[in-house]
Parts: sequence; structure tokens; C-alpha cells
Amino acid sequence: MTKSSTAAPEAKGAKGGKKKTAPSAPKGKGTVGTPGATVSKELARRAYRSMLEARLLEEKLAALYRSGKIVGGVFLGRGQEALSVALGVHLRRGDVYAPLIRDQAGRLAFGDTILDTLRTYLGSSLGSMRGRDGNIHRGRPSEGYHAMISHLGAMVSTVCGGLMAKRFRGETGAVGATCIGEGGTSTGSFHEGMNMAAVEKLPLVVVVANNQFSYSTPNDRQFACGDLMARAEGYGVTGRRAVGNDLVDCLAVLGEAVAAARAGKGPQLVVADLLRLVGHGEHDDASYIPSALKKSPLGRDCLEIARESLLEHEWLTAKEAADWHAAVEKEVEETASKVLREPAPDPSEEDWNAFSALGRNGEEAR
Ligand SMILES: Cc1ncc(C[n+]2csc(CCOP(=O)(O)OP(=O)(O)O)c2C)c(N)n1
Ligand SMILES: [Mg+2]
Repeated sequence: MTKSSTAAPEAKGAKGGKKKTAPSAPKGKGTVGTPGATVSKELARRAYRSMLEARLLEEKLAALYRSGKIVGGVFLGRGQEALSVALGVHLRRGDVYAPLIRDQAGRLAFGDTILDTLRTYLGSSLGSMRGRDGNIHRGRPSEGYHAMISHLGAMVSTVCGGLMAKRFRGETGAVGATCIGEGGTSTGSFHEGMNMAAVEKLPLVVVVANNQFSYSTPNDRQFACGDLMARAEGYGVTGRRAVGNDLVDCLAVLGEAVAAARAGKGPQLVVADLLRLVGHGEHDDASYIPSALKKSPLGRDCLEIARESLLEHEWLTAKEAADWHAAVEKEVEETASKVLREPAPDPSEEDWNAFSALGRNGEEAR
């Protein structure tokens, strides 16, 4: 697969920042939209930084995969970082978050680190998964960061479960969120989770990243309803639309969705159109995606749009953009070199047991 690497932005220098009103989301059938929603400079900068980290980290993961250093599949979120980060950045400690395979940006915004990501992919025993899982099935459930079971709808239910548990414990103010592909919305799991969330009026935010393909299956072979927004009405939840490759719009729409869920307004379904700019996984050359689609506005790179938009708003200077790029690149390279030298798990010391919380000698497993 040919894939250009993310070029370092040119440093040109620009002025300081100010607060701007985000563009309102384009209106479509059933759209609630976000007229007048504001996005702060600080939020936009944090989001852009996480997008940049995700992009450069994933480029490194792709290179490590191609050089045979990563065992198993590698699934990347190139082109989907704006939407992903916009969800992660609006969540806070105590919330429940279940990212999927294209959510490296959201994960970093939620508090995951470049170090732990590399430790997981490279099978280091020092990572949070202790070298037992190769890629995206990682999380810290006790911190509300769910480890992915499947990309195809299962996580809507686990987030609902986390929110129900909080309700039973009398905890208030938390939001639960997950992202899903448009293909995943065709599954029974998605339907059951959404329906339960609607009936229970859970503070759930489900973001549909409509990247036009489910692996190689195009949307006209995936659903017949024309517009996924129509599903919100069917479930009896609020529907919103975001421009999937526009960071400022995603931040505004997701900000409203998360705030509405937190304020007790029930489940929020956000639908965003975009294009993944890589294959389904690094084993896939994505040759089934028509070049006309790649050249359409949908195929524009969200990282470039975000950078241009932050420069235009004077929320970021060109020098900062270049410095951030260099700093993140350095961090990724140095962290990868360090993790490549870390120990793999030792099978003779493993105490993992699928059916018991007790270790080999009867002591509580870690
Ligand atoms: C039950 C099941 N069938 C097939 C797969 C393989 N699979 C994983 S993701 C995927 C496509 C998902 O498409 P979509 O939901 O649109 O998400 P995207 O990959 O586009 O982000 C497929 C076929 C699977 N993991 N589980
Ligand atoms: Mg898809």
C-alpha cells in the first residue's frame, strides 16, 4: 500500500488567539444541529495535539507492522482523528469510554499514553495488558476505559452496563460514550444497546463514524434507509450531525451531545460522514475505494483541515505547529526504541486464568 507520511507543517509564524464561534453543523433531515456552539482555543489546541500524536504514533505502528515487529493485525484511524478526538476530549474522569479500532486519537485525549499504546502493540510485559494482547483490545476497566470486545456493536451494551451500574450505586453526572462504524449499526448488538439506552434514558453518546465502507462493503449494500440519522428517531433519541473531517465542527457537535447527555437529556446519536484514508487494516490496500471519493471533500485529510483552521482562527502559530510535530515525532521514536528493548511476558510466570480471580497459589491475581 502506498501511503504518504504526515509532512511536517512549515513554520511561518502567526499571532496569538481568541475565542470563535464554531460553524453550525450542516442541516439535514432530522438534524438537530449546533447553532452558535462555541469551541474554545484551549480545547481546540488540546484536541489538535492529540490528533497529531495519534497520526504520528499510527504511522510508526504501520512501519513497525511492515517490518515484522508487531504480531497480529494493525487497524488505524487515519482520516478519522478529528471525530475520534472530539469525543475523547469532551469526556472526563469518572465517565465511561469504549473506543473502537479507529479511536487512537480519542484514546489519547481520554488519557491513554503513547507509551502504553506502544507497549501493548509490541507485547511488552510492562504495559497495562502485560503483553497479553496485541493491539486494540486494551483498556483500564476500573477507570471507565473499556477494553474493546468487538468493533461491531458490542461496546454499546458494555457502556450501557457501566452507566446502569453507576445509577444503581447512586453516582450521578457521568456520561458513557462509544464510537461505531456505519457497518456496526447493522448489528443486533447495536440495536439492543441503543434500545436499552433509550428506554432507560441513559446518558449515552454514540458516535457513528460513517466512513462509507464496512471493510470493502459500500453503504448501498449495508443499509437501505438512506440517512443513518433516521435511526435516531426510530430509537427515540436525539440525533445530531457533524462534519466528520472538520475538527472545529466535530468539537462543537460532540460538545453539545456530551453536555446534553450529562444534563439528563438522554441518549445522543451523532452521525458524521468521512473517509478512512487507509485500508481496513494494514493488510488491506483499500483498492475498492473509488478515487473520485478520495478526491471529494469527504476525502480531505482532517489533520490538514484542523491545522489550517487553527491557524486561521489564530489559535495556533505555524511555528508551534512545526514544533509540536517535531516534538511528537521525537517522543514516538524514542518511546518505540525504549519499548522494543522491554521484556516480553514469561509464560512460566503467567498466572492468568479465564475462570477465576485467584492465581496459581490461591492468592488474588493482579
Ligand atoms: C461478527 C463479525 N464479523 C466480521 C468481523 C470482521 N470485521 C471487523 S470490523 C468489520 C467492518 C466494520 O465496518 P464498520 O462498522 O463500518 O467500521 P469501520 O471498519 O469502517 O470503521 C468487519 C467486517 C468481526 N469482527 N465480527
Ligand atoms: Mg465503516
